[in-house]
Amino acid sequence: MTATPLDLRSVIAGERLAAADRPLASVNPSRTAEVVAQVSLAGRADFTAACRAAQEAQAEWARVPAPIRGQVIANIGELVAANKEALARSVTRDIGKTLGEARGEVQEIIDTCEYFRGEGRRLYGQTVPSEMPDKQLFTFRNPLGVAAIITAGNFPVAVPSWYIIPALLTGNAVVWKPAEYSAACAWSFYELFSRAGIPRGVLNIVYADGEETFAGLEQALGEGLVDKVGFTGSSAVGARIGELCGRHLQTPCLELGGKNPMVVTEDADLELAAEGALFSGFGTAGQRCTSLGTAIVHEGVHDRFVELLAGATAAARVGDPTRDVLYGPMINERFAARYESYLGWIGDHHRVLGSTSTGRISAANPREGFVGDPGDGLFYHPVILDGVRPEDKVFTEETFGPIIGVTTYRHLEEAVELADLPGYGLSCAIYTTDPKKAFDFRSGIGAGMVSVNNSTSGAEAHLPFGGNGRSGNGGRLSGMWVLDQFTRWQSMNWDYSGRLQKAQMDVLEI
Ligand code: UN1
Repeated sequence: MTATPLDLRSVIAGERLAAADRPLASVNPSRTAEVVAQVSLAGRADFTAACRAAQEAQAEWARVPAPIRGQVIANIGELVAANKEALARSVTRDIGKTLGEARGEVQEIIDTCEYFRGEGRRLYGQTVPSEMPDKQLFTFRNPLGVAAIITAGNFPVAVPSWYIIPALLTGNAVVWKPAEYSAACAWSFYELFSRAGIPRGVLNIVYADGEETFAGLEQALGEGLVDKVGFTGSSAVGARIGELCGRHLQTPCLELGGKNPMVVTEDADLELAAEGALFSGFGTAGQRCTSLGTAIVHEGVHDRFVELLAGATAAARVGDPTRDVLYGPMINERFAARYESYLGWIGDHHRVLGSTSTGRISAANPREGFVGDPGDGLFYHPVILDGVRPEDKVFTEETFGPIIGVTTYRHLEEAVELADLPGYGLSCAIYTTDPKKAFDFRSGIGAGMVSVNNSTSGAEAHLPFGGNGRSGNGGRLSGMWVLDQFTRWQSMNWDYSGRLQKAQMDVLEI
């Protein structure tokens, strides 16, 4: 099936921008000759204009009662549910995620709507006792204003929804810049949201490249048009955004990379651990920020674990993401090229398992063993790298590809130290049957998310999601915790004593 490519443009306050002379072609990574969309990239001035339009629309949206905004969120959830399969297929076509995972991704939007529709009736403030008589204290959550949301293409619709839904619910207006290479599913997402009853200008979509976005954002921050930046992407870009926001005394919400470890203790269910490693390391071709980086395995069970993981890997099916496979292609040429360069980190001391070679497609490792015709798709074989050492780059840096490192430890403290060594702190896992080890691991580790006997990836949509260190600045998405990202507490004190009671000075003596 070769459908005509979509003509995608930014929409600011309901107006579609003019077409670019040379649009960017967004291709299907399973068949790179198939152009999914021609994307007209906007410039920096457009990004700033979108922020201005959002600011103009925001006050009125904030006046809509929160339960009614919650109803709009409910409408979004229903529209997404009614179009789940089409949206999932669009995700698969854009970025090569398996259909099963793509459906799960769309489900995350529905779950997020489900959670926040009710939050419109629950945006609580508090009543707080005063230290003086005839005086009452209160707190209120206020919207911030305009949220600029910049998201990556590996979770092209679920992760944006984690920002956009609570931002809208709490009365903010949004400028969303999706990844250019997942432009088509981003468009379907935007269209569904637009049909749910969001007023013009409250949600704007801007397709732009990174540098133009950055320049437009800089301008918008300077003009006071943006009140919060939400960014999911690399640690390097996150640091740049953090610097920029810091200059304007703003704290962005940064969800960055991960080098997510799993520890396998000597008492673990090794089959479960191998299955968990397979899914979290190779699922999504390793292209989740929560993907497994290194398995840190007790030396007493290392050989058996590696044997089980290698067996499971050999049996895994990789290829056409519309078929029953563990994973499909890399998301795009840029991700593939970067992963290729990381494969160069494999050293002579590593034992490479799970693939005929290093996962690279080459004469020595041809396009064989894939489900379906790999054609010119960006497919890579899975790699298990036994014997990684702390000084190896492949131990400390995120690879964003289907590669799992394995190393050993003797005492749990050593495992925790190894797990924290790369300086990321997003997700981690421990496989153990000993509750003490699980809890000691949890309290010792620096990561924001800990799994026990489960995958490092696959967060549920109502638990706090986020990391520390190189993985982010501690901001949390999802559930009630994200409300603090998109609202600001305001306090009020009300004195009905009829006289001027001075705090600290007129307090009753007892
Ligand atoms: C990401 O890769 O940016 O927990 C987010 C997970 C997903 C989200 C990953 N639900 O794996």
